[in-house]
Amino acid sequence: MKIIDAKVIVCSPGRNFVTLKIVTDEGVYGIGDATLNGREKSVVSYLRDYVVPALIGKDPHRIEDIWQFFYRGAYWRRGPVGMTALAAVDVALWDIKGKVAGLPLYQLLGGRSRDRIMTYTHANGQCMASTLEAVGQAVEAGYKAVRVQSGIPGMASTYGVAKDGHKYEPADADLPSESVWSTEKYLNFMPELFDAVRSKYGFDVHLLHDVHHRLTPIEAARLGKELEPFKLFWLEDCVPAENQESFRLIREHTTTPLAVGEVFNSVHDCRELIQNQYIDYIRSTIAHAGGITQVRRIADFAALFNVRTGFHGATDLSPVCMGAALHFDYWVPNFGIQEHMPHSKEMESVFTFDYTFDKGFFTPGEAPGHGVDIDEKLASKYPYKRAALPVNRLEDGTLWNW
Ligand code: KDG
Ligand code: MG
Repeated sequence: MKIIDAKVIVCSPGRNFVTLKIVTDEGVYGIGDATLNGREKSVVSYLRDYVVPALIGKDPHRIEDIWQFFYRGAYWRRGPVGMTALAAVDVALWDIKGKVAGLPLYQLLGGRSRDRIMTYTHANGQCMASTLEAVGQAVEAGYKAVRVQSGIPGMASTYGVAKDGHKYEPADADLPSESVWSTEKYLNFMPELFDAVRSKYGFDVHLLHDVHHRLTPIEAARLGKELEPFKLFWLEDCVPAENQESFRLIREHTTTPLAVGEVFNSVHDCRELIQNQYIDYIRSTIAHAGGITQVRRIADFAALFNVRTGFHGATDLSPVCMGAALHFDYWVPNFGIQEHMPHSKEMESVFTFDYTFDKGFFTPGEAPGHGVDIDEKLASKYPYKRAALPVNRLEDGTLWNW
């Protein structure tokens, strides 16, 4: 079997997606998600200019060798652009292997380890009252786990809160919009927020919260400690994680479980976090961390240290990534939770998928491969539109982490 073509499909059904379709001489094809939110075209170029020409003629069954070829062979290893491109190739090849074998992807990984996959969704509001209402709607929809983000008194806007009641889509402008951040206002409000959520909805629902990289280690330690009475499932990205060792300080102060890793693209980004047991959940996802081939290594390494998976699943990851992730989640022994934000109707018309949702749990479906496909004709009706992620400044104008 040989690869005879590889197409990079760019479309924007409500938001931008990049999809790689690898075609073989036997007519079987596979698809992979190559979307890097706000930097989509850099992955398009990486694939079209450097990866696709070298893919033609290769045997698609040699997934490991092809992975090593584009990882070691690039010389410039790692980085979000290269690893997103490599992930798209890898997932498309696993899709082909599943289709040829006539087996769903989770069977190729070792078969399922559970009956259903717990997912969490997002609840957000401009103020405490609307946030509480949004949590109620998520619980009503059947979710057993809910990520809670709220507008903060005295701040015009904050991360994770949609402007107009729509689903939260951060890449909202042609050039980066700017928001203003106050750590003091945020830290003062959070315990009050989670106290209100627990008072209203009790302790049966899992609650999660994303700090989105905005605190220093000692501030994160304070927040984790103050939220302990509300028993969070996890506190996510409480500090930027370039300095993995900084998590030691946070860990020494709080028992609130910690999740990190949606921006990581290599096992080396999380090696110290995992081997020192500084975190509880690793969020590095298939589309940004080199595909199934590398994420499997990260998950196996994490299992040695009781760290569980909690894959990133925001709407900027396409249904192709979601499909592949759900097969992985079905298999991975140290599964924790899967993030899920519903895609819009437009997106779900361009992509067809086999996975299903029932009362807070997903199952990946039994179609061979990962079970997700793209309607190329429909995709071509939604041309790319540049959309940038925002930037954040402190109240005195200093640029901060968004
Ligand atoms: O593109 C950035 C988003 O994927 C990110 O802001 C979403 O932090 C996120 C999350 O936890 O879903
Ligand atoms: Mg996050």
